[in-house]
Formats: sequence, structure tokens, C-alpha cells
Amino acid sequence: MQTQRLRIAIQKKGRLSKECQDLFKRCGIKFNLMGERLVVHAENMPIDLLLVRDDDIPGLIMDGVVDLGVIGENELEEVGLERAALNEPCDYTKLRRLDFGGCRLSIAIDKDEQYTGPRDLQGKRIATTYPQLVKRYMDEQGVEFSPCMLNGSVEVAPRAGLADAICDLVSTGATLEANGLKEVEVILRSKAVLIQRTGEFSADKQALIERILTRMQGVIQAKE
Ligand code: PRT
Ligand code: ZN
Repeated sequence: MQTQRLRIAIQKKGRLSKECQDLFKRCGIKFNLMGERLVVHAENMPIDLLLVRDDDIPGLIMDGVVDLGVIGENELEEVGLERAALNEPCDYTKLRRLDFGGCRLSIAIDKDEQYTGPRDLQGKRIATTYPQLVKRYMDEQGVEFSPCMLNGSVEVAPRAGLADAICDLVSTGATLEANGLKEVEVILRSKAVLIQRTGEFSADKQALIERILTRMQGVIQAKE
């Protein structure tokens, strides 16, 4: 069901939410995020912001439920691969890469273990929240592995005896260090991105998207 108003999905609470809200505010969209609402109407433009878990944003775009979304490339690519494997809709358009949410998806092992290359991971069990991205990387390397799917506490899996290695997001490396792990392969470098659903847009919505993109260009350039 498409509405007249442009629907933008952003993370409700988490690492992307503040910068995301700031970005749209700087683009001139006025809104007030008080309370626990799912949908927030912009005060000065025909725009609704949807405040959701980041995990839901790729699917909302790929199913055409919302028009625009901001999401980390790690999550976007994982969901895209998962949907493609299930023959579910997985199309979207990347409008622009943003200047926040930077991190890398990396494989890490016990810091005292020898490592010479991906072959050393042959037959290992790898704990991760990103099984599709790990499989894509390992297939490219021609290395077999067993997955261990965890939605949290990935970094403790080796110590807990659940896995031999992990593949998780890293920014400063402090979490790996604190858990006695070392980063051995970077499999994806990720940033937040602005994405759009595929399909038709009314002329009004199209014009509004272009206006937002032009302003965003100015906002991001001004920061550089
Ligand atoms: O509740 P919801 O599902 O919406 O949020 P979430 O908990 O799934 O996601 P959130 O808010 O933690 O992260 C949202 C997005 O931020 C991620 O999908 C990434 O695109 C991006 N991002 C950037 C990060 C990090 N940096 C990051 N460091 N996401 C997670 N981390 C975690 C990482 O998983 C590890 O536990 O931080 C830890 C490592 O950090 P360092 O600095 O110790 O290396
Ligand atoms: Zn999430």
C-alpha cells in the first residue's frame, strides 16, 4: 500500500540512529521524535519517518513497503543474499554512501594461534551473525567451514568452546582485544547507505527525493 507521503525507514535506537536523525534534520526535514512512536510525521514536508530495528530496514525496502531507508551495508548485503537464496524480492537502489556507521566485518581467531591465510580456516567452526557473507567469502576462497549462528555475544564463542573463530563487526578492535582474539581477514568494509525501493514513484515523490538528495549533497560537502 503506497501513501502520498514519502516513507523513510531509519533505525529507532542504536549506532546509526543519532547520525541518521541529524542528517535528515540538516536536510531541512522538521520532526519531533518524542515518545515511542513507530511513525513520525515531518512537520514541514510530506514525509513520514518509520523508526524500526535496523534488521527490518532492508526487507521493508525490498518488499516496497517504504520508499527510502538508511542501513549499514553489512546488514543490507546479508539480507540481500538471504532473500536471493529464498527467491524472495531482493532488489533496491543505492542512492548514496554516507559518512557514518563505518566498520569492517572481519574474521578473528585466538590471538595465540598461528595464521598464514584463509586455508588455515579449513574445516573450522565460525560463529557469526552474518552467515551469508561468511559463506560468500569462504566460497570465494574455496575453503570449507561450519557455521555457528549467534545474534549476540559472538566474541565470546571461542572461549565458550562454541566455535574456533568468529566473524563479526569491528571498529576500534577493543572488543576483539578484550576477548583475546586477533583480526585475521577483513571480508567487508561497511558504511551506512541511503537506499531506495525499486518501482514507480509519483512525480511529487520523485521530486521530493531529488530535493532531499541535493540537500544531502550540500550537507555532506559542508562537513568535509
Ligand atoms: O536494535 P537494532 O537491531 O536496531 O540494532 P543492532 O544492535 O542490531 O545494531 P547496532 O546499533 O549495534 O549497529 C547498527 C550498525 O552500526 C551495524 O549494522 C553497523 O553497520 C554499524 N556499526 C559500526 C557497528 C559498529 N560500528 C560496531 N562496532 N555495529 C556494531 N559494532 C559492534 C560489534 O558488533 C562489536 O560487538 O561493536 C563491537 C566492536 O566494536 P570495537 O570498537 O570494540 O571494535
Ligand atoms: Zn539489529
